[in-house]
Formats: sequence, C-alpha cells, structure tokens
Amino acid sequence: MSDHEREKDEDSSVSRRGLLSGTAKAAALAGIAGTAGLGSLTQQAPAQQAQRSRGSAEVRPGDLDEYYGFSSSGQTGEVRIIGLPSMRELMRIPVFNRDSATGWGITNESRKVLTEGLLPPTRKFLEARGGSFVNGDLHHPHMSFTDGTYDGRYLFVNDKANCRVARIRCDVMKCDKIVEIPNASDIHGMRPQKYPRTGYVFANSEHIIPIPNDGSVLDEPAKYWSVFTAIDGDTMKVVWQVLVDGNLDNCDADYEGKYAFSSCYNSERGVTQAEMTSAERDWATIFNIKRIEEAVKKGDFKEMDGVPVVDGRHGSPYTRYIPIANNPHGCNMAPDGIHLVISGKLSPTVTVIDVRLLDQLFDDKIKPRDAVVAEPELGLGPLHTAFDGRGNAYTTIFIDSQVVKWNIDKAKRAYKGEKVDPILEKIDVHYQPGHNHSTMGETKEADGKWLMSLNKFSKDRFLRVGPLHPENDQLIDISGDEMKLVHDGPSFAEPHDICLVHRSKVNPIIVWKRDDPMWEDVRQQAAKDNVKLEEAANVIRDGNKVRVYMHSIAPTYSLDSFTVKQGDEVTVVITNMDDIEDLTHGFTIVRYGIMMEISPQQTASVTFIADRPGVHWYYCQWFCHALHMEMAGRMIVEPRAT
Ligand code: CUK
Ligand code: CUA
Ligand code: CA
Repeated sequence: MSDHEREKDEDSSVSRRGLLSGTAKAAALAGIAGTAGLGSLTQQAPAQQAQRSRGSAEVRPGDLDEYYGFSSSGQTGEVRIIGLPSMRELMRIPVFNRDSATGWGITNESRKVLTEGLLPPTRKFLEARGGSFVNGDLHHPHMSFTDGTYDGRYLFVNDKANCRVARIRCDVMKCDKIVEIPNASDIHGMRPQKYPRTGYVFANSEHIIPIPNDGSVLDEPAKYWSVFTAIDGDTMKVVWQVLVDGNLDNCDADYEGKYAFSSCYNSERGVTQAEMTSAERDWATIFNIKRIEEAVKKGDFKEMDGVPVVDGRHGSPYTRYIPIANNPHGCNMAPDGIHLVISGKLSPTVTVIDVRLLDQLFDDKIKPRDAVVAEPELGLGPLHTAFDGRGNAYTTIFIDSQVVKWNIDKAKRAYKGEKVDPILEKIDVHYQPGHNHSTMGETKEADGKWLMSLNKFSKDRFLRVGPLHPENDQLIDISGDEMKLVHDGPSFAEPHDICLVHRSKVNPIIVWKRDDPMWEDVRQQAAKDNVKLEEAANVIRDGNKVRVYMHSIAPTYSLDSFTVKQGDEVTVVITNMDDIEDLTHGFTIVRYGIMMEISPQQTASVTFIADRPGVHWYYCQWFCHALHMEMAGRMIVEPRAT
C-alpha cells in the first residue's frame, strides 16, 4: 500500500466526521464504511488525474464566462460569485458576516439591513452586543423565479446560525433585506417558489424547540416543534407558518405553485443523535399551498409571535407525510416538473416521488407510499441530486466520495420489477461531496452542460496550508455521455451550495442610480439639511450631532478637513460623483474603525461618536487614481473642555 493509499484508507469519512457514530445504524454502517475505504483504492492515482483534459473549461484571458455561480460560503456567512466554467471568483457579497473592504456592518445603510428585520427579543439581546449578530451560517443561495426559471431579480439565502433569511438585489449585488424568522430554531432548507413566480420563499426550521421559546418549557422534548415558513419575497415579511410533526431539513417547490416539500430526518422528535436515528423510516412532508392559504383566510390558525400558524401535524388537511428511508437529506425537484428526489443519507437509496399523484394523496384516494415511483440504490450516504434536463439525475454520495449519474425512467422501471440498472456511471470526486449543482438545473431550463460537486474535504489535492484545509469545488463536464472532471477549485469555508445561472438571466448595473432606495434615509435627512448630496461640502451642527456631507471626484474629497468636538455624534455622508465604470472610492478614518465603499454614483454614510480627540486622517482605501494616496483629509477632534 502506498502512503497515498494508506492515508486515504485511514481517512475514511466516517471516522473523520463521526457522521454515523453513536447509533445502532452507525455500527452497521461503520462496517460498510470499512469497505468504502478499500473502495477508495480503486480511485484513480494522482498521476492519471493530472492528464485530464481542461480544454472545454478554459476561458482565455479577456473572455467572459457563460454562467454565474452564486456560491454560499457556509459558516463564513457571505455569498461569492464565481464564473463558470473558469471557476474564477468574481465578487463577494457580504450578508451575515462583517466585511472590511466594503464596510458591511459599519455603514448606516448596511447596519439598517442587518438590524431592521430583527425580532424585539433579539434586538434587546443584542443591545449590549453591538446591535447585530456578527456571524451567520449561509447554506442555500437560490435565485428568484418567474414561470419556472430564474428571473434575475433577487437571490435569497438562509442563515442557519441566527434564524434569518436574506435577500440580495441582483441589479447591484448587495443585500437589501434580512428578516428573522419567529417560532423557529435554525433556518436550514430554503427555496423560492418557482411558479407562477417568487412569490413565496419557503424556509425550514431544522431543530425542534418549544414555541414560544421563552423559558416556559425547558427539558420537555415532547413539547418541542418545528415550523415551515412562507416569506413574501417582495416585502420580506413572514406571511404564514405551518406547525409540523418531526423536523424539517431541506426543501423545494414544484413547478405548478401547488406544493412545497421538505425532508424530515427527525420524525422521532428526538433530542439526541441516537433518538433521531432510531426509527427505520422518516418522511417527506408535503405542503398544500392553496389549502394553507385558505386556512389563513378563513382563520383556521393560531397567531404566534404575530404570525398566523396553521396546524399541519398528522391528520391535518394541509400536509401529508410520505414515509421514506431513514434520515433523508437533499430534496430536489427535477426540471421535468414531475419527479421529486429525496436522498436517503443513512440509507443507500434515494426516493422518487411523482408530484402528479399528490392531488390524489391530498384527496385520500391513494396512500402516501403510492406516490413513490422509484427508489434506486446508489451508494453510501446519498446527499443531494442535480439534473441535466435529459432525464438523468446526479446524486452526491458522501461516504463513497462519488457522484452517481442515474436515469430516472430506468429507476422507475426497475422499481416496477423490470431488470434494468438505473445507474449509468459513477465518478470519483475529491472528497466527500455535499451539494452538487448543474447549470440551470433547478429550473425548467436545465441545460445539462456543467456539474459542480462541492466537496467537504480536499485532503491531498492542494498545497498544505496548515491543519485547516480549503474545500474543493470540482467542475464536471456532463455535456457528453461520460462525465469528465475538468477542474479543482479550492474554496475557503465553505462551498456549501451554489446556484448556476446562465449569464443571459443576470443584468447588473455598472454605476448606481442616484435615486436608489439604499440611501433613502440619507436623502431625507439631506433634504431637511438643505444639502444637495451631489455637490455637498457641508458640515451641519445640530446640538451634539454633526453631519458632514462630502462628495468625491477622483482623486479628491470635497472637504480637505472638518472639525468636530470630542463626544459629538458624527455622521459622514459621501457621494461618489464619478460615473466611470469601476471607479470606486472608499472612506477610512484612522483609529476609528471606520471604513466604507463608495462605488460610482453611490452615496454611503457612517455614524460614530468622535470620542478620541486629536487629528485623524481619513483616506480612500479603494485604489482609484494615480493620486489615490493623496486622496485624504483630516478629521480634527477638539478635546472636551475639562
Ligand atoms: S445541507 Cu449541508 S450538505 Cu445545509 Cu444544504 Cu446538504
Ligand atoms: Cu479614491 Cu482611492
Ligand atoms: Ca430519523
């Protein structure tokens, strides 16, 4: 055994991640996992991998990519835009995190987005903690839909860590709304409605909790619940919730606007891993949108924390529960509008549900399992499935470190007893894939060109950078009969999920429009102060509040200096009057923790207490001009009289 092989063998995912430990099933699976380790010996040796062709993925210098990839960053809390097929990182959009370059979390505009959607108890909790959360766990980015395909309006993302859903405007690629979801524990699965449009954004509360979670119920798991939430994507307000049995993991929506679906791995409503994996089966929860809307209209709900909550537990007309193999995970609607694929995770199978049968299920004409039309066995630890629009599905297999290509129709025939193998091909990925995603694959325009496998481990694929490794986003060409691995893309924590959108769907602007709503508050205040933002060079004193208005034209600010008194509350408002593509300025005050981005024609503002006396230079931190270093001025803070 070579060192390389030994490393892989010892490194079986099961022992590393402990995914399956501590349960009865774990013991069984750990046995199988040993074989998975041996299986890895048959993986291609690195030398062979080096010979792979990269031709089809090459984007020459100066050429543009064909697709946008909107990539989540998991526990980093931001969104990253990458180009496909080059895999070049194009931009980062701070959302739940803090960002030094752009001042996200520092500027008034970003602080408003970060705080205005917080629930009152959270607001109170954060009072002594800077007013907003500084972390987030962003798993699922999905673009808004119209008529079953991306419409380029918004990107919606979830925050598992602090129960939020955020919206990113795709015209400027900035986050403009964040809403905290009441009655929920962590928000995990999140999907926009596909038809007729988004519409609703559906979000799952993953862990079960007491509702309300105010201390009145503590260690009594029998009184813990999960809720399914519908948010209005246009207003970013919570519209309704559904109380369910079990928990809710991932979700998706159909192509008719009738149903939404969630996977549930904790039908046991356990609070320990052993309890959560004790049942033979869990289920998929199906939500009947029309019936829920009617229930809300006619008042069949309980208002909880200001939201109408419909009771969707067993026996209700609003939901159905379809039993599927133990601890399912990914929940993916095929572009054919017919097949919903839910991955088994602890079971080597995926379950295919024909959504055309759901009307009959809700009318009690068929039993829940009658909606299942295939259940192919694919490998150990199936997690997520992508589609090529040609009837094939691609499922990530975590433990086997593979992507399995299989045919939906063949799987259905096999389910009926015909002797056909639905598996078309397996390809090794490096290593332990979570999500995968195909170009336009979650829309009815799935084009089957590229597949990205987002792998949780990179191990030996890159130069060593310490104990913390990058992860590995791999690009696979799926346009031909055989899958072809064409690129390894190291990625910092963590390429959780990605949404691959054809560039024809996305039309960002290159300079801000002066009437943008982002700085509406500033606009109103400036009007009261009689200041024209576009020409501003004013210092307005209003008691101990000082508003400093400037504009910038490369390489100068309209004010070389301004003077305030120690203890003043200072608001600096800057408008970048340059309207040339790519001419961004910045504003940094030394030793004041102030930094912001001001892109062409943008207005940005920041408020702080000038509690350090002395001379404090401000400067432009975005390289803008040959005299960029000289784009600076002084804030003079007069000491408080003692
Ligand atoms: S969940 Cu992590 S691999 Cu948060 Cu999208 Cu499946
Ligand atoms: Cu303006 Cu650098
Ligand atoms: Ca379970």
